[in-house]
Amino acid sequence: MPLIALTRAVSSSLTDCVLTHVSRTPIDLERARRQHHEYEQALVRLGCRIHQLDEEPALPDAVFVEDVAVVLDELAIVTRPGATTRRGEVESVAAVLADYRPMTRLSGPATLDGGDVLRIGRTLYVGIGGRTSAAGASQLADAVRVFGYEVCPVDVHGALHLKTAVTLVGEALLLMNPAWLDAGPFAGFDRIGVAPDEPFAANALRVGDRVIYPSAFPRTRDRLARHGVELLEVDVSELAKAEGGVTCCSLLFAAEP
Ligand code: CIR
Repeated sequence: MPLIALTRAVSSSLTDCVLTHVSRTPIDLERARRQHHEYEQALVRLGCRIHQLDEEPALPDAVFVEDVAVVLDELAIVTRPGATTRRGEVESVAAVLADYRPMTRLSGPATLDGGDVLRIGRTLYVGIGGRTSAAGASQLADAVRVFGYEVCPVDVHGALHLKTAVTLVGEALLLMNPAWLDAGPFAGFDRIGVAPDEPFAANALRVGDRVIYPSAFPRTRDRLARHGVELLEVDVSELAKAEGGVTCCSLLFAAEP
């Protein structure tokens, strides 16, 4: 079944994005748009069909669609993002997902960002930190239990999201910055640590057997290559200035051709 990559064009207001763990530096909007296009082309090369939503000029962070939904084979869960300025991003994504999946929504005051949800098989690891509350994780658990998924909360500290600190780069192989999370729940997995001078290097996007990876982290890239991880590198420097990585610019899900 083909994979859809739901994306959204970069907002002209991207420079007003929310920042938490990085300092504000000038963002070259045209470059960000070119990089976003190249990111989409990388997804196409890996077999995805792009469904691009229109730009939301008044919502600076709207390009980071990952945060507003969690899409499983059986169900889409529309989130309640932790940053109040991002809640307006939800409806347009929900409208598209309604064509593909039954849908449920998380309700306040609980919060959850999709960037805090790492699915490995039937386990959803959910980062509890600045954006996602324990109540958000618990609502997610209630929504997915009937489909045989369990939620495993993970304490995240110092990183924006769980997937800033850990992502899956192989069948049972993790890429991780252990300084930013409680690694206990991942004890059963093989893992590659990020290079010490590349703390933001743990965010990788696995599509099939390949991994889309930022070109900004050559030392961690070499570690991945030594483990046989097949990489497709993209330059996402301008999106990184908005605290985004490669997972956060798409929602990937299987759909009928
Ligand atoms: C934010 O702070 O919400 C955005 N500036 C960046 C969101 C990145 N999302 C992600 O990593 N899942």
